[in-house]
Amino acid sequence: MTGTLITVAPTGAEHAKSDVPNLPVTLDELVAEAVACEAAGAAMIHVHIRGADTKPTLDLGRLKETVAALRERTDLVVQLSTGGAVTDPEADRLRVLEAMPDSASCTMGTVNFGDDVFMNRWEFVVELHRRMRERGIVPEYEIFDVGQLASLRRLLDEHGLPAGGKVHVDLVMGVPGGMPGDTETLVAALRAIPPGATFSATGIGRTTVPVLLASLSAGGHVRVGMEDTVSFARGERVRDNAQLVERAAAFATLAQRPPLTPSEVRDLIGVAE
Ligand code: KMH
Ligand code: ZN
Repeated sequence: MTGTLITVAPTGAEHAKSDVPNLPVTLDELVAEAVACEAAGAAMIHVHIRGADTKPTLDLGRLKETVAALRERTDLVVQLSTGGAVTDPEADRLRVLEAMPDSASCTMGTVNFGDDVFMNRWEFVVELHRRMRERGIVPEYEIFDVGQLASLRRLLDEHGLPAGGKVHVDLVMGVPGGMPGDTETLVAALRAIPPGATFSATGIGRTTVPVLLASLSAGGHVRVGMEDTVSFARGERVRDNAQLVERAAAFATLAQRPPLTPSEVRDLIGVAE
């Protein structure tokens, strides 16, 4: 069995800096967190950026600057979010690809997202898949509910394999409105996953540790970070993203599947060196 891909999702689009003062929102903060997370065992970074007002933005200039800075200061596989915030228009989400990251997220369907709706129309998903292949960007298919895996199979059947020729899925579990973050659901999702695909899983909020352990024991990879949880344990706030990566790396090592290097991850998911 292979080692473990640890992805860090340091910022997200949901937490406000005023509520979470240690959330990395400036480029300097993001790069410092990325460097620390790579040292702790992360091999890929899932990036949402913020504007000068600390609010989520998909500004193309800032995205390009972020990709360049992460490449200069780390060897991490750089994955930009095309999910953005629930309010982001489709055109802005598609434009993210012009920043030419190594990888980008591609959510496989619409889902209730707390009190909001995270819209991912079929035609939009197909367009993301098509544009990523055109640009040689490797998708990570984000799955918020088990039925979205049937949509992924349909996408691959009708539109072919992505850039790099491999299929990598991230199960995002425990979003209110999506699939629950428990072992039973993870096993159900694995029955529906396209044959040969690699997968990681992340659990939102209090499902973080159960999902981490379930994924490791099922032979999967893991995503952790302050996008997904700002509590380290009951009543204890996360110190920083590296703390979450360190814990994931310790569990992965205990499970005899130590963290993969960025170079091993490029090979695993089909990103060109
Ligand atoms: N912020 C969520 C609405 C992704 O990055 O692709 C969407 C999200 C998924 O985080
Ligand atoms: Zn995200």
